[in-house]
Amino acid sequence: MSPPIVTIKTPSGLEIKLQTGLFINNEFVGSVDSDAVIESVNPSTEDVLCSVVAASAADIDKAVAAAREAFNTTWGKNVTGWERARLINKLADLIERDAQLLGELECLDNGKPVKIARDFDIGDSVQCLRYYAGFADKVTGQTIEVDNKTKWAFTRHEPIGVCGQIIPWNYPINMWAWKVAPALAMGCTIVMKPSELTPLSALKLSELVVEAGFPPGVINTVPSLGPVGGAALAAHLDVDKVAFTGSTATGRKIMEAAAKSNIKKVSLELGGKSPHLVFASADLEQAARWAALGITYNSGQDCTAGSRVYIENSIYDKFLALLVSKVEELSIGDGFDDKNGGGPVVSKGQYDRVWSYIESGKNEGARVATGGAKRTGKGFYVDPTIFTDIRPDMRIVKEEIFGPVLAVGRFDTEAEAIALANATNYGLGAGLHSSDASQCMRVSNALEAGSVWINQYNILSNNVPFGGFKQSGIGRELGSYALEEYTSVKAVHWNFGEQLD
Ligand code: TXE
Repeated sequence: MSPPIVTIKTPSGLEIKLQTGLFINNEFVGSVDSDAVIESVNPSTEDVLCSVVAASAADIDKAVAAAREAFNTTWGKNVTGWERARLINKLADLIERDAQLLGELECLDNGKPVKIARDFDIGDSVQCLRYYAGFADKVTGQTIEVDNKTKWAFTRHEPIGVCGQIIPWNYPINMWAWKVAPALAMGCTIVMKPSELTPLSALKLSELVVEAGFPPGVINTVPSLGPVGGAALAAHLDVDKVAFTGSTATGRKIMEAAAKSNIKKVSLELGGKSPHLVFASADLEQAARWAALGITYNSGQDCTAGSRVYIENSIYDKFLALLVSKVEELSIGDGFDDKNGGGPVVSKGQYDRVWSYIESGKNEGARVATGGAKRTGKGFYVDPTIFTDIRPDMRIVKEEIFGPVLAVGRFDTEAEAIALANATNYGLGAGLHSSDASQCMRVSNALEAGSVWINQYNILSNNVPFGGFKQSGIGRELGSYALEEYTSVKAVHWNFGEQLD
């Protein structure tokens, strides 16, 4: 029996029909050997929205086989770049057409406001697909001089093969697009495992994959628990590459599984504890707005959340007051009400985790400058909380919280600011605010982070690479750099003259 199609009624009156099966070979199917399901919970109301089929390890095998078959027949080296570009662009058009519906579905599944999901997550994902569609017919290698008389060599950038892609719940559609778009453009086939907390948008996007006209097996979608489907993908002998976004702890397991199985190529985009430095010469009003955005955007569930702010001592009181006022301006509530700029955190588990950090901050002696009190009523809402009077050994200073919780410290000198910023195992993002151009150059050079923002924060572009230093990851997404993650370089040596005796 095929898994049901459910109808989800949204508060705006939309009725969204959703396939709840695993998406393999362009069909929605049940599990081959399991009755397991994943329940999607609306984090604003705590109600169950629907259940979807949870893939078992055997289902992962089936999806990988479908992806391999497509790679060897209709996709891979058998499809032109023009055709790949046409299909990716078509998919982008369909996502753009359905932006409102997808935005509402995302709000229900993830909690983020509809307008943010629609205008930013989905708008940006459409651009991401179009950006990589542009590369599909521009795959080139090099010709390399070896010996002018008898030999030359050239390189081919070949699609790496079947890619397992494991994505998190904080930006379900963006993370889908960041991974799918470059892989498709380079000719790879995909087994996509969305997070068990937010599987719905990936299933809805799968319906659009069929409508766009992709051949069966090119993109397969297998919602599953991480230790089941994610682990099976990471350890699979017929998966050539795994791309992952999530926690550093899980990233480590994925690397291990890759090493122990077939040494598949791995790219990891992991956690962060990103610092934000505010120097005395900065435009303080602007810096406060960016710093507030840096910790409140997406309810702080952001790998580049600016979760540590360090302020130069001479402006400390003034800047802190500004920062608190900007954070308090944000309205947090139901994502179907456009006046709200923030929603709940994604799940009860994440809510409890964030609150355990807020309690630890209080217990370890930090001072609450704003927030820090629980709301009553339904929904996993956490009001932004700012801690001051911090010490480097506190958990709220060292560990990724993934919620709207900010630790604020102070410094006297530029060297001290840099040392504080870099005193972490992570290295994903860093921000600095200063009107001194030389200081901007010096400090940005010294910061140990894959992305440094000067006089702004957390602004990403599809054409600029993104990834981590230190324990924040391996490899780069976005920009032309991401293409390397999905290609194998083959060197071809050609002899046109040398004769062996
Ligand atoms: O992450 P996981 P969780 C951080 C953030 C958050 C914490 C826990 O600090 O509070 O991680 O979140 C899949 N093999 N980030 O538990 O486990 C899982 O199913 C293979 C940062 O949700 O890393 C999901 O699809 N896969 C972050 C994905 O990994 C496994 C985004 C992410 O889940 C697996 C999310 C396994 N053994 C959380 N176990 C960022 N960098 O943006 C789980 N998964």
